[in-house]
Amino acid sequence: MATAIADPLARKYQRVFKHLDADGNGYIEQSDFASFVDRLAKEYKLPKTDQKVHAITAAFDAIDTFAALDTDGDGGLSCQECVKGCRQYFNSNSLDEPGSWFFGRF
Ligand SMILES: [Ca+2]
Ligand SMILES: [Ca+2]
Repeated sequence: MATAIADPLARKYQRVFKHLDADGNGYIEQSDFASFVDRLAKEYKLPKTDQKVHAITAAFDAIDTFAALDTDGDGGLSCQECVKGCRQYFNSNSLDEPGSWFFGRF
């Protein structure tokens, strides 16, 4: 008898996905990244001219970052691609994994 065991990390990464999918259409697009940066800046009361805001924006605006994470090339990050990217970002030591670029070039 096989029993499905819930993966707590996958559930956490799915919450990250839902948080980043600002318009709730089931995909993270470049506009969702921009919205995330705006919300982050507001949360930390940083002006849009702050260097940290510029650095995050530049990282998210990088075409290669988004393209690396969009592994099926459909123009949006699905929940599955997001979860895979988070796993790679936090668990992989290889910069060749697309998820290594999830949060840009930090
Ligand atoms: Ca979206
Ligand atoms: Ca995709």
